[in-house]
Amino acid sequence: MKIVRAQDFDLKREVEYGSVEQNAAVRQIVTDVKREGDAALLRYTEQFDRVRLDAGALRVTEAELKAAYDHVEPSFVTAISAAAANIRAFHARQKRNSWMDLQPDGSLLGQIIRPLKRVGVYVPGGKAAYPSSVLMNVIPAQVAGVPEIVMVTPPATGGKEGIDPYILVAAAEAGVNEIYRIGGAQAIAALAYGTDTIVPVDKICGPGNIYVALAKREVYGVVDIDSIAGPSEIAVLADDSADPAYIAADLLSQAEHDEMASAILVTPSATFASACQAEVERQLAELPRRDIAATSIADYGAIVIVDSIDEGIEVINRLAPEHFELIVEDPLVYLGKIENAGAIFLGPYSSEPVGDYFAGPNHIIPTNGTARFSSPVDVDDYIKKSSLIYYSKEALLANGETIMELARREGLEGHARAIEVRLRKEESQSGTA
Ligand code: HSO
Ligand code: ZN
Repeated sequence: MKIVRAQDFDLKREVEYGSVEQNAAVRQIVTDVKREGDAALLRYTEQFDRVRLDAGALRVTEAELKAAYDHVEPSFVTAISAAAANIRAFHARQKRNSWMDLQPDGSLLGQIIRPLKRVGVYVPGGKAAYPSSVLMNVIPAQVAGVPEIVMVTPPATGGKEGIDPYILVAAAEAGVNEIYRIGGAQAIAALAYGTDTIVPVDKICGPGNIYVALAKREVYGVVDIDSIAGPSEIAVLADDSADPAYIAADLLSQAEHDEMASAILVTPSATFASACQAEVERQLAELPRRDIAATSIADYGAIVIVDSIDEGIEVINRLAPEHFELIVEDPLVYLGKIENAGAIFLGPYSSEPVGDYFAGPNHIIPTNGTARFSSPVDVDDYIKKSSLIYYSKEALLANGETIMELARREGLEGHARAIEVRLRKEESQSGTA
């Protein structure tokens, strides 16, 4: 893991927009599913997932869901339901209420909060099928009150057309209402446009490969989508009061996600930097996913030496990391200075996996510097708001002329007259009274 001075540190990361061929392929798939519905969906499922299904077999049955519990360890069920309870409790704190303000002139202004009606959650197949991510996508929707939560996942995840039982159990614990064994761009298109079997949704969430990401971009506007997640990131700011073994383990915990994950340590102590560097090497050699983690550490990892904790915080604010661990003597003292970080972990016992799995906050967090302007997934991602305007007669009479002035400035006489017709009528009625 390279050690650099703060002034020499420059982390450039690229956003994946896919090749011309990938974009063209996705556009074709989306168009076909939109036009042909189930027929195209089944054809692409056979082509890409090598599973031949008829439309009736797309939906996972209640019996299959129940049977999944027999294929996982009871300890897993206990663990996932404990995590789900924490995640539910944390997200329950985010619920908003509709509000209305009664003005002195009798008008009423407010916002009506409503859950989205139907949401689709994509769960990737293969190694990146994380039960924890099922909880993180579904529970906020459920807390928001979304009545129809649909999960899709490629059919071959667990071998043949079976779906990984751990994913099914997580879905059941989180409260998914419908599950379909479809994946890739064809699943995204089916969720956006609907088919005979699949009722279209209002929003699509969840991570996926490049084809899924491009398909989500393609259907955005027809439905809402979540943000497209980049590789995991961790930045740790620690001084020599910290244990290098903890720091190295936490850095590797994210490096093992992906060759493009980034793990960065920022520290004011050069001796501590060297100790952590040695620890990373030592622990890396013993990590089952050492190939992935080693590439990530070599390509995107760094130890950055700063002059002080305050300078370290400046580096962090510039990075705007997805996860930020602050492991110094008095971490709370610095909290007010941390402006850009998706999730902040304080002190030696708040290791990042505590947040990935269990504490309650969402683990879907802005990456690639976007924590500068965006936030982790929460209940707000699954609601919409309607403005409420009730103007009393008194309010319109008092403000009508002002509104007309603004309308006429914009050359919109029709707008002005919509107000005027009411003012005139009121005038004539009060004249005759
Ligand atoms: N750290 C990942 C989430 C995750 N970790 C899922 C383990 N499973 C988000 O960057
Ligand atoms: Zn993780």
